[in-house]
Amino acid sequence: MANGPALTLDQIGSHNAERIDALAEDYAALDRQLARRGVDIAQVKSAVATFSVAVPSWGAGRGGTRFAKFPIPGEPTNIHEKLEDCGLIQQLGQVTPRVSPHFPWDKVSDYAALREEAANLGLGFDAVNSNTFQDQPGQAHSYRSGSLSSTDADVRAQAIDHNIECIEIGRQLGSRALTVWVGDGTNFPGQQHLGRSLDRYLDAAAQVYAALPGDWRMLLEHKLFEPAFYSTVISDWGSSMMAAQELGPKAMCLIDLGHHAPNVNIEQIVARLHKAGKLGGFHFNDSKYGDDDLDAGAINPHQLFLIFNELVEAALEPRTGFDPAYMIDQSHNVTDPIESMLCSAEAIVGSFAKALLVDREALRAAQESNDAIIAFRALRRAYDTDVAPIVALARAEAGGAIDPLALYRTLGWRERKAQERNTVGLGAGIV
Ligand SMILES: [Mn+2]
Repeated sequence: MANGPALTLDQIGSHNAERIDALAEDYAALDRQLARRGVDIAQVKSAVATFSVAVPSWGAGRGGTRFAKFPIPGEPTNIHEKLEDCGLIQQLGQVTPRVSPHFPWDKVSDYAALREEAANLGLGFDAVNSNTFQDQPGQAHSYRSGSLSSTDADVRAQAIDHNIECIEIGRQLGSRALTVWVGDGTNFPGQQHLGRSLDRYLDAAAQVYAALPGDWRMLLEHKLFEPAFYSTVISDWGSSMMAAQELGPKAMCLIDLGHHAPNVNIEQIVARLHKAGKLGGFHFNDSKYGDDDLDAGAINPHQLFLIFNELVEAALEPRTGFDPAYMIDQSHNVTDPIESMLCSAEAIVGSFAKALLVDREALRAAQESNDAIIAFRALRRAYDTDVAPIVALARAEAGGAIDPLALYRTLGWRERKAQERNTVGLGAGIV
């Protein structure tokens, strides 16, 4: 396949032409409002224009719950079709220029060709993700009792080899990070020795770490529960940081917003990991209860804003290696994944824009004088500002659509793809 961009410049141009005057009016009004607050809107827009977040290849398909999956016509069935959808998301939104692939799901025979195929769609590759949380056809050993932390040395070796293979594939794709999440854990008290299972994980992870190229990072993703419901080996940010510190400077912690105990103060975890120089990246999603599946900003946009507030603070006091990798990681059970990812990317970049509006001087002064209400107001004032005109103009100036969702809805994309693509089977859902 040698597919180029899905949209012509004319399509985006005529869409924007109908909307640019109204947007310019809104932007000018916001400019006046922010100027009164001493904020230079052009600077905020420039910073917004440099922001990007990766999309996961698996996010292009409809996700599932643990119970079922309901595919839609025209859904992508392989990495080529996923890239095609991700290319369209990038063309429309101009904030998701990289795709994070997952192996073995996205395996192909020629990675140089895949890299070129992505480049033709305006895409690069972000962190590669290994998968040792399910068995693959023809695999010599089962992960039913764990992978990197398995009690069986042959299973651990197989999991290590798979991660090293992912690094090799990632090199060919131009990636510079390996994200490791294992489903290892237990369902019963006593099932495994809690200390020894972590020791085995660390020993195996060190062998993966040793295979990292010099300019790569290993992102450790923790998860409190699921599929293991009593204990997981890398359960929380403490275990993750302990592992990252033991492995070495290239190992960093990755925060998936849905992988914590309920009501955990995630923004404080961001600040703590940054202090330790171990803040490696984010998987954005949202949750109401204990899931990691809902769309970013859909349930708790304030939390998303507070996380970005900490990231803006962190950028003001950067530590060695501070360059967090941002990715969307959610499960689209009831929406068209393209629409969800367009809206999520907008929510994420919007939260970043709001965090940039915080009057840091006023905040700092209020903090120093223990004036809680003024400190809180400094944050709330930024959070309450409608930054949509900044985000939309930055997008339009980058070549994207002023209203990506509206333009997407006019394309008949799924109907066309339903004619071209194979039907997705009723496979098991992926978390
Ligand atoms: Mn994740």
